Amino acid sequence: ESRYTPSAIESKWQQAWAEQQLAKTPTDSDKPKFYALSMFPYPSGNLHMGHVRVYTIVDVIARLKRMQGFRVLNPMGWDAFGLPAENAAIERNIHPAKWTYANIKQMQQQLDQLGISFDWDKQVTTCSPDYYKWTQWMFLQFVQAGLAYQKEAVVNWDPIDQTVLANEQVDGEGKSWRSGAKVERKLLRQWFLKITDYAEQLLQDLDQLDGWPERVRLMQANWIGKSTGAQVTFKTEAGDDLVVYTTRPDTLWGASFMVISPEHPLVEKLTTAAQAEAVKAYQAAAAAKSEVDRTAEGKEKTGVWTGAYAINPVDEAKIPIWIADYVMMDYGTGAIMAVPAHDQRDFEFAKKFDLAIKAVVQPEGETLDGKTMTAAWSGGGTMTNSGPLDGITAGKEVGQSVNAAIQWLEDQGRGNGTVNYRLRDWLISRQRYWGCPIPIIHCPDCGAVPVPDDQLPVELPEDVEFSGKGSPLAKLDSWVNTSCPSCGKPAKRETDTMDTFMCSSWYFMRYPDAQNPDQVFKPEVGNDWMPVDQYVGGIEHAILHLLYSRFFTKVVRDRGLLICDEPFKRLLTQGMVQGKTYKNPNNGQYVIPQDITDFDNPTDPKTGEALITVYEKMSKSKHNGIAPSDVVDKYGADTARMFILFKAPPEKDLEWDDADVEGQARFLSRVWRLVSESGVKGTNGQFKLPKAPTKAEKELRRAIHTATQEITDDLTDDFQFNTAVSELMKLSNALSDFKTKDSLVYSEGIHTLLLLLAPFAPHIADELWHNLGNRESIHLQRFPIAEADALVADEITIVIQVMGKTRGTIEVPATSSKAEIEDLAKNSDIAQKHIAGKTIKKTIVVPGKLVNFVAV
Ligand code: ANZ
Repeated sequence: ESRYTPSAIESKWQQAWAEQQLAKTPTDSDKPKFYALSMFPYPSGNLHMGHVRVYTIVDVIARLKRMQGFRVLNPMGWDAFGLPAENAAIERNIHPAKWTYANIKQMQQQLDQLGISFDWDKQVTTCSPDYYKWTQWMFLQFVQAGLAYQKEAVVNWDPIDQTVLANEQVDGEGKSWRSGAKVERKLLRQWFLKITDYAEQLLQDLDQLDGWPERVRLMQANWIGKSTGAQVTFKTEAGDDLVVYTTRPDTLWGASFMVISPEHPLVEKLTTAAQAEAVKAYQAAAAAKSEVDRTAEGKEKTGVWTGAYAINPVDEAKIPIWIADYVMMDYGTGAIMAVPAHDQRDFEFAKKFDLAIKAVVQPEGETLDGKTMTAAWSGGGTMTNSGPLDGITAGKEVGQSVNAAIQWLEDQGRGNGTVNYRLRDWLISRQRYWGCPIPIIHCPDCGAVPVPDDQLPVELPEDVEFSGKGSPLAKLDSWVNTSCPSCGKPAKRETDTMDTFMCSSWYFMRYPDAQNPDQVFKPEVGNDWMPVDQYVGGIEHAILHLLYSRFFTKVVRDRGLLICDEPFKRLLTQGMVQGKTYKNPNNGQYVIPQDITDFDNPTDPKTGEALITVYEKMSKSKHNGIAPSDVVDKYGADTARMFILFKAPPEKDLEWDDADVEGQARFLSRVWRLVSESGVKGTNGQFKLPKAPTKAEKELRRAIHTATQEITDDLTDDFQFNTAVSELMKLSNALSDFKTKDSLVYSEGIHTLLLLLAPFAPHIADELWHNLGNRESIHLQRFPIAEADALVADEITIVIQVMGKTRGTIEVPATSSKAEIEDLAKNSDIAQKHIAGKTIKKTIVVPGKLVNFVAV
């Protein structure tokens, strides 16, 4: 008991809490609920510091809310399907299930060592049949709602992982989010979910999410990418309708050619014999390019003429129809009217192929001429050369000219106003083994038939061959061949599995009723707990997981299972944990810290060059990782937690720094000594107050209740753990400075310090609490509530000035009126001394601050 030794107490308390089931989700409903949720991890086998940060944050919130009288659900699970397990199977010949469950066991132990208070009875594991049965059931809900369909489509193909990817899984450079491989294009028949049906709602309801970071809302809005404009019907010379989508129908008079996508259905029909060969070659070249390569800004424009013309409806002018890969088939109508004077891509195209450029918007004070323009003008101005629109104010933002153009088009029967979204349907098929099987049977007569609910789950067969190319499931005839649930004839199972984001789009709905064998969840239980009150996780999911989960929630609501519109009321995206790297600025190489001899002037051991030190995301390749278990072994979980919480606000990046870890270890040691040597006896949370408190006692009470108030404020709504920890330090200092150890107020202070510390450093808090003689766990106590009376100071300090010069201070009762302050000041020794022999001409009183005498 004499020295703080984390290793001697932490596992003891972890066991005690487990036995007392302190983290168990209460079933009584007389308390308000609080659903705390952390993004569940992929079971890679080892916790990293990023995990430690999220789970610590959520644990503080969960422990705090329990102490504040909420019934708390703080569950944990495993996002357990996915490629790493399958790759381990291929590389090390170990079954993905075996690998995954071994990892889960290991990570669960590591989480327990951190003192995270998860309710393990609510655990879900997405690769377990009792969970994925319901993922399959969810998929069939989409089928029943008409929100799942199969389509032959050009898809993003990851050549390393040998599977397709959703658009959301391809980064801005056209690379796979997982393997980093350059994504290829491939034509495959795949399952899609119609997330586009919910585009408008997903956009609108972002307004409800005022507990989300603005940045994430903006990213989702941009991803959904709503644009308003018009569809305009052009006629080709041959008489076909060629419909375009444009956001600038007002520039129709400036359309001097048209561009259609290489995949456009009219290509063949439009192309003249003379152009046929060139067009074929161009289509083949475009097919090999990724979307990013085709549409990236600043790329040299390519294209080919079809040989055909269209008629511009506004002036019957003949304009050539071109094919170019910067027009995508899956956006708008796959065809555009090109207005080179006002659209930069069209401008570059016109320059390259020597096509006409006609200015129809004139910026103020300028006269643009298509022949001399050097770039497109996309800003506002006045409409010219535009028939009925002439003279109108132009510009997308102003909207006048756009609305007038839409009106004109509708009157003429040439087009109409429309809305477009960038969001595409969600491609969920994956050609891999370790995923949730899609519960569909393909029958030659009945088509794609859903597996009936009572035959779910469609279990993954265990005996599969991982080596070689292609999906292991497709090669397993005994599994593939089955009979049609509808007509009984021989049929084949769908061999694709689901995108793992399917599994994670609804896990938070399962937690409240995690063990229900008969239902996905009882609606009353789901509705009791949903929505999640506080979600914490990484910004990398700003679009993918968070958008899919919102989509699932709306569909589940529309199926009548839940009544909430949105799954996550508040969202905290925690910053990264960064480690110190030693980098050679000349060759960009990272040096292993063990190879450095002088850390004050680090040099490259190979070249002798000076190294720079920078903080970057922890990773093996940068030699800057810190293993959580090493930190826990050395300092204990409480110190690790305190450091992580104190070092940076939760949404900011955090630089790992051993000196600051030491700092927190020292702080906890001081608390240990303070409490152990306090002589205070346990009061089981009841405090008595002295009848006639001394001035020092009043001051200490003020410190106690100020800390309580500040910490409560810091932990309400947004969670400013770092400033809360500073308040704990202040209170600890105030208690150290207090000398009357037998004071009742001192006892209140020592108890309160531990209660306030409990969510942050739960082990040391419970140990010291018991050492004082308190019986029940500290985690079952009420979190302190600040007393308003104790917060106000009895006395305030007033500065005395004479002729603007400060001469000293006096203490006055905090309740003094302006006149009383003036009186007390005038009669004070300080004032008497400095105005002796002078007449007071004027007295200036600034209540609460100072009194200034103008005396001559
Ligand atoms: C004529 C025009 C004139 C345009 C002008 C823009 C400026 P957002 O905002 O993204 O919806 N476009 C339409 N469909 C396309 C496709 N499938 N592939 C590539 N580009 C396409 O952009 C809509 C604008 O992008 C449309 O408005 C069209 O060009 C082009 F001064 O039409 B615009």
